[in-house]
Amino acid sequence: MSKIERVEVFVASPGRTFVTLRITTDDGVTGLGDATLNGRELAVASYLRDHLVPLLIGKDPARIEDMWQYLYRGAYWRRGPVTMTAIAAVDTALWDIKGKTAGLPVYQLLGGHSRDGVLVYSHASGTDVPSLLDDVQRYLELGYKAVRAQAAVPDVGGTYGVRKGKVYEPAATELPDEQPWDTEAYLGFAPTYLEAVRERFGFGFHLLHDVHHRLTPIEAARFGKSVEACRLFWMEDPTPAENQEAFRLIRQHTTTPIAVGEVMNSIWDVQHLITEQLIDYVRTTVVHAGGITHLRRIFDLAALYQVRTGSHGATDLSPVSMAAAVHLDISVPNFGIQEHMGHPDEAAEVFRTGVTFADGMLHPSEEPGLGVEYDEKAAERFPYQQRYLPVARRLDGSVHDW
Ligand code: GCO
Ligand code: MG
Repeated sequence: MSKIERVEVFVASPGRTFVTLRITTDDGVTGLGDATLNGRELAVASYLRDHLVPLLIGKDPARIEDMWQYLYRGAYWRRGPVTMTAIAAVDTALWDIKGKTAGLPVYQLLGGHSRDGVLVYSHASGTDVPSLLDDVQRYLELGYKAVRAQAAVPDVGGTYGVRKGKVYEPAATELPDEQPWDTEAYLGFAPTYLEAVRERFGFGFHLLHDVHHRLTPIEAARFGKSVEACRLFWMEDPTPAENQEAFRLIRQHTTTPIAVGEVMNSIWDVQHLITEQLIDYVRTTVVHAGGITHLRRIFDLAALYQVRTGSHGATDLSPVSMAAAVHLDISVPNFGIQEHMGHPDEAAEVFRTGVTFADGMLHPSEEPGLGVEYDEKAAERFPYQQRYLPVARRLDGSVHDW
């Protein structure tokens, strides 16, 4: 039996912050896991370094399920983003090791191809409608078959999802940027630009939109109804999902499909959404929902209820978890779509990934394991920089969901 000999936690900011776990066995096999929790990175790094690393040394890396149970049940304190991201990093690294040991890419261990490629969507945005339309055109020309559209609400600063640089990056300030929010202005404006996108480019591609938790259930129902003619692939996070029951009201009013789950960490967080068929796509991810082992469990539950997958894939999910996502996406029967935002250029100096993009789809690496390498020397050139996500405030100054 091989044993876990060394476990390292790297925190670096190549264009943005990533926390990366590397497990090495006594026979020299290494596995990588992503442990990035945007804006709360050091909490996960400490959870790993101070609490999990001592538990891993000397253990059998082949016992992935047992390790998952040990770290989840063995903590006594269950769930939550910090714990589940730390468990995810260990789990992902062990799958990487298992693949390398078997000489197989991870998707082969998960049952092999269920499809030829992983359909992805990327993010078009604009500070106004004309610049959004130009951006949609750019993504269609790049070959994307699915595009998310977001535009700045006129006279309301800091709308979610509007790109400033090359890649959209909301965690950009040393302390949280406080951004104004006006629900009525958004509800009046957003349907008009989604209509403008359909009018200009037609229906030959999938159109998505992220509400980013900003509406109440009845407002979300109104929004969903008002964009039905645009035939969205989905409206995402229409209302915060702590109260899963809230989605029933939205469902009663609109046929616009609903996607939820990027901030969820466990199967229990999405249980009712799935089993009561209150959503159409579940957006939980490898990195924030307990790794490949747990995400596959969520996806299997979803399959029973005709809920498809649509995993989160923003810039804060490192190339390690994106690779893991593609291995899972290509193999599960109920895959729907994968978000694909890309990373700042500096990230490519630190992570080498075998994932490729062609014809609107991502393809996994054929190398054993996940097919990602981490260059720790290069990472030293990018020391950790503290960055926070913004906070939203309504026009009366009260805090809103960002
Ligand atoms: C998305 C997300 C992101 C999040 C970000 C927070 O749909 O891609 O909503 O943009 O805001 O991942 O860390
Ligand atoms: Mg989102």
